[in-house]
Amino acid sequence: MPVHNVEIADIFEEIADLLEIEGDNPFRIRAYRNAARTIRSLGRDVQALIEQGEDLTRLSGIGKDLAGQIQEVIDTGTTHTLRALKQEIPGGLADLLKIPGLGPKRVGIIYDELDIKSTDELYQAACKGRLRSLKGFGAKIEVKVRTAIEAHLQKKGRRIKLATAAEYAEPLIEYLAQTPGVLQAVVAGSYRRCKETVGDLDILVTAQEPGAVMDEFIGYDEVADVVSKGDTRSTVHLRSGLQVDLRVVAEDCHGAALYYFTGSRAHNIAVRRLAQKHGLKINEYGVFRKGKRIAGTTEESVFKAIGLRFIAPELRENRGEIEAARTDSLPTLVTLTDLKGDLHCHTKATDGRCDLQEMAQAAAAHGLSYLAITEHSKRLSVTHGLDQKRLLRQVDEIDRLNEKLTGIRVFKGIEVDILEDGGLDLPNEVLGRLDLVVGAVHSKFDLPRAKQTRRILKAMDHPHFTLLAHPSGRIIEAREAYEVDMAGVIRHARERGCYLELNAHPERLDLLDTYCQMAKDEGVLVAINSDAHSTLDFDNLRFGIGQARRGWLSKADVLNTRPLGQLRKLLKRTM
Ligand code: DGT
Ligand code: CA
Ligand code: CA
Repeated sequence: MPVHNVEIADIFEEIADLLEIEGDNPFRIRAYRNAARTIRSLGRDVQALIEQGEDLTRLSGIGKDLAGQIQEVIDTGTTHTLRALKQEIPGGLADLLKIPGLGPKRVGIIYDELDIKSTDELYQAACKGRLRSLKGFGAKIEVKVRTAIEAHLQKKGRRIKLATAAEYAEPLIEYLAQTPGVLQAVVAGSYRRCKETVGDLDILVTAQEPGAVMDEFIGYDEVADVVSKGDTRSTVHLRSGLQVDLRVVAEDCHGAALYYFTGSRAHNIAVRRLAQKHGLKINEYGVFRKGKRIAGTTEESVFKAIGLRFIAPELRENRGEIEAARTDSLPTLVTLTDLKGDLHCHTKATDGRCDLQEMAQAAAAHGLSYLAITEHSKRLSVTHGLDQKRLLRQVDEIDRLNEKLTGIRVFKGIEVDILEDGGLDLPNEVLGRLDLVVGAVHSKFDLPRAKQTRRILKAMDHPHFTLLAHPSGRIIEAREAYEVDMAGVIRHARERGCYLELNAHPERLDLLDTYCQMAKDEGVLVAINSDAHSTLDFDNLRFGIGQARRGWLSKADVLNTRPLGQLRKLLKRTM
C-alpha cells in the first residue's frame, strides 16, 4: 500500500509532540520536527525516492536513524518509537498541544494537576474556570483555550494544502486513467484552480461505460469508506480522511462538465447569469439555445458559445476575469518554463542539506540559468545562521564556484533577519558586497499593525535591501499572517525600487494571490522563489507558479523571468 509523505511527517510530528510532553531532549525533539517539515514539503514521494534508490540522508534533516524510521513507516505503517511513546502517554495529550496557548509545559501541568487527558475534558474544565488558578495560567489563557476549542468544533472538515492534495491526486488519476474504457481522468474543483488549500478532490472521468469506472474507483486500495455510489457520481473517503468526488461523463460532455466542476461556484453563477442575458442556458451537459445544444465537448467551445475568451482555471474566482474575458483583456499568465532563475535558497552552511555545487547543478537541471544563495543570518541561531565572517567565506567560495561552473550563475545573497526596529542583522559593508539582500521577518510576529508596517518599510529604506521574503509571514493552516499594511508595503517597494517574493514553499505560498494582483497594479515585480533547502525542493516552484497565476501575474510581472543580463541590472538599487 502506498505511504504518503504527509503520513510519515504526521508520525514524526506526533513523536515530537509526545517527546515534548515528556520533557525529552530539545535537540531530539527538533530533529523530528525538522524531518517532518522536510518530508512534508518535498516535491516528490519519499516512497518513490526509495524505490529509485535515492539516499534519504541527502534530504535536509534526515540522518541514518530517521531514514531507518521512514523505511519502518513504509514497511509497517508506524514506528516502534511512536508505539513505545503511546504506551507511556495518554493519546489525547498530543491533541491538546494543537490548541493555541498550550505548549508542552502547560499540557504537562494540566495532566499532572487536573488529570485532563482529552480536549473534551479540557473544555469542561475551561468552562468551569478550573484552569485559571493553575501555575503559569490565568483568566486570559483560559478564555483563549475555550474559544479555540469552540472554533475547532465549529470547523466543518479540514482543508489540506495543495501540495499534499497533489500527493493523493496524482497516483489516483494515474490509476483511474489506466482503467479500461477510460478516455481521460482529470482533477477539477479548487485543485485545478490551484487554490492553496482544497476541501476535497473533484475528479472528472470521461468514459463510455460509467459502471466499470465506479467499481474500479471504490476498489482503489486507499479508499477507507464509500459515502455514496451511483451510476455517474460517487463519493469516498481515503484513509487520510480526504474526500474524493468522482463524476463520470460521456465524451461529448467533457468540456461542459470540466468547466462546471472546476468552479468556482461564484464564477459559475456569474457566467450563468451572463449566458442567460444572451438567451443561453449553461449546465454540466453543455450550452443550450432554445433547447438545442450548441457547445460542450471542449471547454473552449463553452467559452466561445457565450462570447468569452478562454479563462485559465486559476482565474475563475469572479474577481473581474469574466469582464476581462469579454473585453479581451485577460493577462497571459506566467508559466513554469518562463522562470529563468531562483533567488532564494539555502545550503549545508545553514539549515540546508546540500552543498553549493549540488544546489547550483540541481537548479541548472531544472532549466534555470541563475540561482541566488541566501542563507539565514546569525540572529536565526536555530538554523546556524551566518555571521559576517562565515558569510564572507561563502562569498569567496561562490566566486570560485562561478569560475568553474558553466550554464548557471550563482549569485551571492543572504536572507537577512529584519530586526524589530527595522534594522538588518548584518552590517552595511558586508551587505554591500552581495548581489542581493533578501530581507525576512522571523520574529516578533505579534507587533501592532502600525509598528510592523514601519519595521518593514524601514528595512526597505536600507540601501542594499533587494527583496522582501514571504511578505505576510503566514504558514498555511498553522500560523496567521502578521498584521501589516500590505498596500503600504507594496507602494514603498515601488518607491524604493525593491521587490516582493512569492515564496513557493508549499506551506507558505506567500505573497497571497490578491496581493500579487496589487503588486502587479502598482508595477512592483514579484520573484517566485523555491526557498529550497535541498536539491529536490526546486520541484516546488510549480506551486509558486500556480499561486502567481491566481494572482493574475504575467511573465513580465515576475522578476526572475528576466534573463541573466537584465536581472543583474534590476538587482542594482538606484533609489
Ligand atoms: P473546495 O472543495 O472547498 O476546496 O472548493 P471547490 O471549489 O472544489 O468546491 P466543491 O468541491 O464544493 O465543488 C466543485 C465545483 O463544482 C465548484 O467549484 C463549482 C461546482 N459546483 C458545485 N456545486 C455547485 C452549485 O451548487 N452551483 C454551481 N454553479 N456550481 C457548483
Ligand atoms: Ca473540491
Ligand atoms: Ca466536491
